[in-house]
Amino acid sequence: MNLLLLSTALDKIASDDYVAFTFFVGAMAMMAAAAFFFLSMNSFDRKWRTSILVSGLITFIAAVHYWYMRDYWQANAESPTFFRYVDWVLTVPLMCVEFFLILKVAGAKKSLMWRLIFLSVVMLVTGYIGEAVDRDNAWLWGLISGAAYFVIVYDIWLGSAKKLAVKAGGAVLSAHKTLCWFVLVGWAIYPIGYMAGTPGWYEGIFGGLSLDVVYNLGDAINKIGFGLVVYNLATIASNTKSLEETA
Ligand SMILES: *C/C=C(C)/C=C/C=C(C)/C=C/C1=C(C)CCCC1(C)C
Repeated sequence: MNLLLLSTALDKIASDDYVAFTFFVGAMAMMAAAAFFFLSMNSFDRKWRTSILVSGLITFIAAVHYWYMRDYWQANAESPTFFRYVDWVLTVPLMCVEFFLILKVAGAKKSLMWRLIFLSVVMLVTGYIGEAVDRDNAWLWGLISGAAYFVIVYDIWLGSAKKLAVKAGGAVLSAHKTLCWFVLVGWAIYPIGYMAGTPGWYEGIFGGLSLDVVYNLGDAINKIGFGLVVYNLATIASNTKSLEETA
């Protein structure tokens, strides 16, 4: 954040500008969440610190992008598509890393992590092309993106990741399940925003919604919620360990 930004006159936010409002609140919420995760890191067992660190990084990276997106919207009154996708292409792979980190206790291999990362990048790059490069075929790019999304959902709900979670059992299994729900329901918010903001046969269905408001809502739920699930798991796992030690 440079001096130029800090010295920019504060623009008014119209009371019905929900995009500006959700960018503003989103930036603050991401900052607060990042501070929370970073500062709590050292209270956990060493094994869990990396997971909490990644939760902090996800929300921190989002906070910085929200700061820029908030500014961009104020200045241009158009969707900050580029910043949005740069944010996602950094943070969504980190969410895939979270799956790998919590399943490591059951012997998760790096190949699982790379597979999920690869799928998420395919999902996001095709989404970006549909929104910014080839809007006339947005429906087709959205379909390819959606296919990659479904493979991710399959992998974590029924595929190799699921098997590892079952093997780990206990708190890891239940955290894995909650994260799976985030991906199935929380991530499904994004295609709705996409359909609201790109031309296509679906225009009439979601036409009344704002792409940016939907995306901002999705980000708050998914980035902070995801982090809290991991935080909860680390708390439970660290406590059971110290109980065992005192017994
Ligand atoms: C923190 C940001 C997150 C969790 C972003 C997730 C984004 C998606 C799951 C986006 C998915 C899309 C589709 C499934 C189809 C249409 C294009 C996208 C990129 C919006």
